[in-house]
Amino acid sequence: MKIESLPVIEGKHNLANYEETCKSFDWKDVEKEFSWHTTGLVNMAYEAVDRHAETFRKNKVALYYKDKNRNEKYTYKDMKELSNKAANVLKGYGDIEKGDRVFIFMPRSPELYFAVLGAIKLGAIVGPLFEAFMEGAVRDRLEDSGAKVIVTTPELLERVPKDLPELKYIFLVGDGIEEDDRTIDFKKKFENADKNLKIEWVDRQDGLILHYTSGSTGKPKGVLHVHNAMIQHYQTAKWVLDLQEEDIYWCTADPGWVTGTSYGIFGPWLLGGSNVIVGGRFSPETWYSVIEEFGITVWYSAPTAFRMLMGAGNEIVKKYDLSSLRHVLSVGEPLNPEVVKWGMKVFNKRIHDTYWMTETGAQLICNFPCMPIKPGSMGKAIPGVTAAIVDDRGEELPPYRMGNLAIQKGWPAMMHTIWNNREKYESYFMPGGWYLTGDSAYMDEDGYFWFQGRVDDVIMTSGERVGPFEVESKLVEHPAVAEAGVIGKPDPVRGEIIKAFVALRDGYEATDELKEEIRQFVKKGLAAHAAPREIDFRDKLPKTRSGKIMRRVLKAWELDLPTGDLSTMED
Ligand code: 6R9
Repeated sequence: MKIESLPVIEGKHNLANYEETCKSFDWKDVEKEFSWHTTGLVNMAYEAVDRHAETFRKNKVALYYKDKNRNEKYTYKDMKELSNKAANVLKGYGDIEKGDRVFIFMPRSPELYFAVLGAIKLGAIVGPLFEAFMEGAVRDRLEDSGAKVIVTTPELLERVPKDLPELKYIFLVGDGIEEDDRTIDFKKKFENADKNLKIEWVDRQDGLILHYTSGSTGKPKGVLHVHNAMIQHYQTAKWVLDLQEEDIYWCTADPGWVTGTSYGIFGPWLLGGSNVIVGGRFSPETWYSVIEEFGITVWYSAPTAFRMLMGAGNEIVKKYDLSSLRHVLSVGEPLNPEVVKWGMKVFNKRIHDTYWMTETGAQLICNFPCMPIKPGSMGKAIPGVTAAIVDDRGEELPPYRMGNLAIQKGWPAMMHTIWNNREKYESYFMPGGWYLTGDSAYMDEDGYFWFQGRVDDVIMTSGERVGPFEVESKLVEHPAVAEAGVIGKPDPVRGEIIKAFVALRDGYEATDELKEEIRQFVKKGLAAHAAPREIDFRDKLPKTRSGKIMRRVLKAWELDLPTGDLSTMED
């Protein structure tokens, strides 16, 4: 089976010789790029910001920020001082010390980045929360992690639970804040804060960031990453993002998701890059105009976004000058070959798919700038990473056999643990040192990996991972809902949409109004992206004899597929 591949686009690229590098590469050598190689003193924020402020990059723009009200830029020197100030505020008024959990729950803004870097400078563990989370989702995360401080805005304050004993301080970023014992005006304190700081040096294996993500069962789990991850953030930003000194880089992901931190904060800044951050909502016009206005050269986005742009048509593309683009990348869901072809047509650029996940902390399988792309494939394992397809006993399978996509333990950005749940952490690994991704795939004879699907029931909607169990739990909190089963239904733009099957309690009538009410209930309780787009009422849901909803059967009904073995189903 030979698939026509897209040739390499000429130019100067990092990782020009993949095969050779695979043979000779050792992660240990990357350590020499960091100051701690000689000093022994580690801190991600120092490596990402302060270090550059002491070099020729001092006056280089580190952050361009734009939304509908603001258009600002900050040099590395500015970033150093402003993150120092944020650290002094968090320390002085939030009593933050090494290891404390500091949650950041706000829309993208420069202050968000100052606060994240400031907290890291204190050795705190940052928990970034996507601004669309509603109270239930915020509560689960603050409670599980025992957060001491949250930095938020007056608009989002009502979604912050006030009854958590461990949550000592709430910093509000806004105007006209009324302070009390617990509520602190961030901006006012920030203005007067000292711009000098003694950084807290930590161990490479100390906590850095806590990203909550969904699995197929249970509440979202806290994936803890440590400072050591910088080794891989740095190296992949170089090889895969292919960042060069003069690049202007734009990652469209919000820091509430792992892409928005690993490659929206750490990777580009570790390399001393110029990072464009855009606030506000997606629209094709704004996105294309950002590329034109900033002269974006390297662009990291996601299939859903590309499909939305594709849906907006090719006429609108002609209104913008997109000629600055040099390198385009994608992550988060399968990148359809049509989208890759569309990218060739409208940008005259190949879209480079990359594969990894929250737990892996950094990219693993990628299409490097220097290799032929087979549209539909996620690419090859990066040097220093061993990926394979294994069966359920951990035995490697030959090319073209579909199985579990697994990674050999030992890459530097791998999660350190699951917060409060060592057992869950251990469940990721199988004999032979394999980490199980939860995805199924096959590998071809050239070592390219082809994504086939999730092994579990996790839903990927617009690139966001949603656990069906979380949505089901919220649904059954609604007084009308007796039982609920949730599946991902294939969708041409969003990849999948959330579809819920609901059995109502006696006395409730199955009306469209009730559907909408239930939808809103999930939206307000969890988050907009977790609310089912479709709800079907059923008298009864398929269950196992032990009472588990059989999502597999729901999916088969929905897609008109064979239901498979029903021997465990109750009558
Ligand atoms: C970084 C990120 C991880 C899951 C992963 C897989 C899916 C990610 C993909 C892809 C097909 C790709 N996924 N990249 N599927 N092709 N290039 O997305 O992290 O939110 O944890 O999602 O996303 O199913 O297991 P996260």
